[in-house]
Amino acid sequence: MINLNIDGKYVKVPEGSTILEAARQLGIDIPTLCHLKLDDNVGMVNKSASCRVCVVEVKGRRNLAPACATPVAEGMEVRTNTIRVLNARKTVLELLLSDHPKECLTCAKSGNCELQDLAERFCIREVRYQGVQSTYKKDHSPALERDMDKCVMCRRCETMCNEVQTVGVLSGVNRGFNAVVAPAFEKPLVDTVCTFCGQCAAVCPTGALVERDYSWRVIEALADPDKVVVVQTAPAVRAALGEEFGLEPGTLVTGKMVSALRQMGFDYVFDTDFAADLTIMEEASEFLDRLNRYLKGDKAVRMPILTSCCPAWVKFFEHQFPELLDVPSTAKSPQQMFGAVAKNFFAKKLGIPREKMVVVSVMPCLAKKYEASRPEFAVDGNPDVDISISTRELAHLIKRCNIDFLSLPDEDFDRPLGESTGAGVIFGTTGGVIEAAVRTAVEWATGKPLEKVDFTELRGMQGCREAWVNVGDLKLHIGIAHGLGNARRLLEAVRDGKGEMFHAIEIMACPGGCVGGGGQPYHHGNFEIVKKRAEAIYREDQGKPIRKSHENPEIVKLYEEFLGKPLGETAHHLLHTHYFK
Ligand code: HC0
Ligand code: SF4
Repeated sequence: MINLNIDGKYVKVPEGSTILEAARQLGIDIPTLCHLKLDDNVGMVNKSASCRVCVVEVKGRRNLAPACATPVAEGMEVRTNTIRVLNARKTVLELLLSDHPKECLTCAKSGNCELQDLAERFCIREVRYQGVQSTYKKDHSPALERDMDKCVMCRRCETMCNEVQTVGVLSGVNRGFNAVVAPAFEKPLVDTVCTFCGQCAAVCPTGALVERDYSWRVIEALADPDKVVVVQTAPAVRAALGEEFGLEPGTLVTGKMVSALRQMGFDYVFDTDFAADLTIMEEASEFLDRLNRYLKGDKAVRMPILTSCCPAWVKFFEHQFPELLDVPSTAKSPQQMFGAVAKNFFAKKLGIPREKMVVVSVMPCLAKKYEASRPEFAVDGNPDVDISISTRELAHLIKRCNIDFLSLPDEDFDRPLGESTGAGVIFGTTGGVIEAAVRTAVEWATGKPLEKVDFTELRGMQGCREAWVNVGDLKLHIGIAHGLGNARRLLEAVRDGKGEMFHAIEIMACPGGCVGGGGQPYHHGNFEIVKKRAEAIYREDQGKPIRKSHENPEIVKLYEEFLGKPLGETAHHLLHTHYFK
């Protein structure tokens, strides 16, 4: 252990710690703009030390030292707030602002921007340095907007994309004043292998990377008297939306969210959780079908089955593992199953053509915007899901519509596409999809009711994990990965035949699963917030009267009335998809 003194206070920290870490242990908040360390399970540490906002004075050293990159030493004496330090921080901030658009009033990140916060904290009232400002072409993809004029070269997005997600789209290009973080040859994101996971936007301190905002389209649809507007809300939204209204992370706001959507004028307030139950019917059937054929020695069967509900993960394996395209489940994601059922079943029930119905999805995810735009999910150019907005966009819509969210009563979803089970809810956190599938598959395979519904061995936040689940005499080997870098490691092992064979693997692109999605309220690097959302999801499951997807009465009815049986002709046509190289 190393002893040092910061601002007159003594502290003892492990060798190799930085001054920043030691100061945080003392509760001293040294400001930073580029540094970011997420949970050890996520493995993101941005060490670029590029912004220099965290400089401190170290006794005996001539130059100021960046606290995020300077290791502690025995007997070190550090001052974090001398006039020299404050002056340097002010200069650094003024230099950053000299090359930054002063568009705070209209910036999508206003109120959540770390640069704006620092400018306010350090009372920057003028920018003494004036000069040429960068002007880059803006990049509008279906999911993300890039405005590099607002980039502060912190490199957080690059670390996230390259080291955590291992996608490798973003890196520093050009030199000097023209240096920028961009895809190779400064191509637009849509022409790259970007998965639209949105994790770069989740860690961007400014408005350089934000979601493509479709909320105005929702307002237009709601105002159109010729449209029937249906909304579906993803499992993870209810566990995070409250944060936008000042509630503690982990507060469930399911009932208030339904109420708010109804007040906004949606004709039907439905739940993606219903479609998550439907996904389980198809995915568990597909899994048992493959497993039985495999156990009978059918060499054509590909094991393990991989979940396919996360669109960033789908895009990742399409680009990165084209030789494994027949391994993932062919089941569409719940978002897309919902859209298919809404436009092909519910619209008919209402007696309206699909063109008259607008399906809006509220998702914790930015890749869902891209997924909704994939051509295979449209009929004659009319998409199954018309508009996908993020949790953040929904919060903005609620505020814009003068709805006092906190005083809303709790209301329930409409029927039939709003009925769901606890299994549908847990989709929103890492391990939840496979637990939901296991609840149904084990019960179907054994023909006996489960002794325990909670498969806690599948839960947790470890980035790559494995567990064994008994089905009669068979031990199912289950793998779980969240974060695309972890997914890559697991998939490489599968491809290369390393280790014990897995029967099924769940993969979610975002650290923590959907609760940590790129469209959720910004957590500003505090991963504890994501963990609290996951706990809330399991609480919601516990409180549900039905906790297994196949027992959802509206799902049972949907098969009787319309779909036939899982993997049957109608189900295959509407609920399954295919993948592209
Ligand atoms: Fe998810 Fe989903 S669980 S991907 O994270 O499967 O976005 O919440 O909506 O579709 O249900 C996101 C969350 C969903 C889908 C579901 C799945
Ligand atoms: Fe990389 Fe994901 Fe950002 Fe695309 S959305 S650039 S894959 S971090």
